[in-house]
Amino acid sequence: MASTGCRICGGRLEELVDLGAMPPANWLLDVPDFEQERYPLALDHCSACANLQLRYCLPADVLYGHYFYVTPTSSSLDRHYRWLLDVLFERGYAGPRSAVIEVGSNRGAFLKAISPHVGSVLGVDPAANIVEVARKDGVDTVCDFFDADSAKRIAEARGTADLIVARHCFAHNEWPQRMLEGAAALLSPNGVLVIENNYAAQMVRDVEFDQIYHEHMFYYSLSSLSAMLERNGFRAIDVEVAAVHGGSIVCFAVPTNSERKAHERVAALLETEKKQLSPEALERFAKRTYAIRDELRTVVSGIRDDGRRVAAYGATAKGATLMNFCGFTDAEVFACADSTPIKEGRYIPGTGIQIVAESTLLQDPPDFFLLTAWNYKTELIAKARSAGAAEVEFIVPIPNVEIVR
Ligand code: JHZ
Ligand code: ZN
Repeated sequence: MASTGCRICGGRLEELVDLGAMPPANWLLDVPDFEQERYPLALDHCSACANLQLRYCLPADVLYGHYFYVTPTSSSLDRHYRWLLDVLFERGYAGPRSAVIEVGSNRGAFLKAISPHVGSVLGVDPAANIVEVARKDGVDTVCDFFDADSAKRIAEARGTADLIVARHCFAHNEWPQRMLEGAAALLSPNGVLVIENNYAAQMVRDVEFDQIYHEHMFYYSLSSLSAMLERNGFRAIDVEVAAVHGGSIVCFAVPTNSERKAHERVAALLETEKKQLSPEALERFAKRTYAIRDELRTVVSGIRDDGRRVAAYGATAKGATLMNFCGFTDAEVFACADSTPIKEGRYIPGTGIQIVAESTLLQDPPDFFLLTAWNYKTELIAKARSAGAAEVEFIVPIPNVEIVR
């Protein structure tokens, strides 16, 4: 449904970018189908609370009925989990007896990392096929959307939580306030809620227009997160910016009447964001978005005219946006390498581009990889080189179109 006002503060919205109509990024197909349903993808901005939100939101059951994002095995993700654990324990947000609940826990990778150091862990995730993967791997997981009802059920059955972690899921809900109602029902009085999401300030700076897809209904800054928290019985007491997923904000929040004091990092980042999300910065983001699209089209068609071949690397949600926005089909990008077994053989929506096992394309590499998983750039280039793909060149789409040899 199209929104008429800011879903955080009710303020007036202005258009930031319009990427056109496209199918949801994670609707991977069994057969190529160019007639697949497309939905408008446009991002609006509220200057009152610095919120960036999607204009049209699809219902959750449509987006997550059958879901293909499985957290990959990645050294940079492992490093991020270790860093987050250090922050949580050093600053007293978690301890050896903590009851930890992760919302949007996917296959349970983070819970497995924290579990040896705390009292108990439990995952909550709405994607039935992925919950099955987590349970098989020994991670206790409730299959549900997280809101006040499911949170009350969990609190009754298992008690309250000392730490609730919500990584990359507050953006995925048209009404994230409902997740805060859930957190309020489940968190112990001295508990801490950790919200991690793509960071709007970094997205704007590095022109990460491909972070825009139907699953991402919000693009958070500390300013917009604080506005939402404060309207819903919470306040931010600490914040960090991490490199993961192209720049993520990690916000530590507590119930309004908690005794925990706010660290000065909070006020400092709020101040910095005024410049990072200024009207000039937003205007530059919009202009560069269209310019990068044009440049990518020129680079890829030049390669094709030379008789050389391009494959994508990483069947990411970002890649679906990028290729649909650029209008790339299997004529421009003949395949896409990916390590996720359930993605293999399927097609990227709207493009006719088939996903091929990573190992297959690394053994028989194309002339160029369009790096659609640019957030794993160093890791993937090293992986390709060590698999013997010495000649393949990489087209890095953002922040500037760049060829890495
Ligand atoms: P990756 C997802 O976005 C979707 P995506 C979601 N909406 C979200 O919010 C963010 O994550 C956080 C592959 N790969 O993580 C695996 C390799 O092939 O950038 C993945 O399909 N080899 C929940 O989809 C993809 O790349 C490798 O060595 O943009 C990466 O997807 C590695 C490390 C990854 O997320
Ligand atoms: Zn607003």
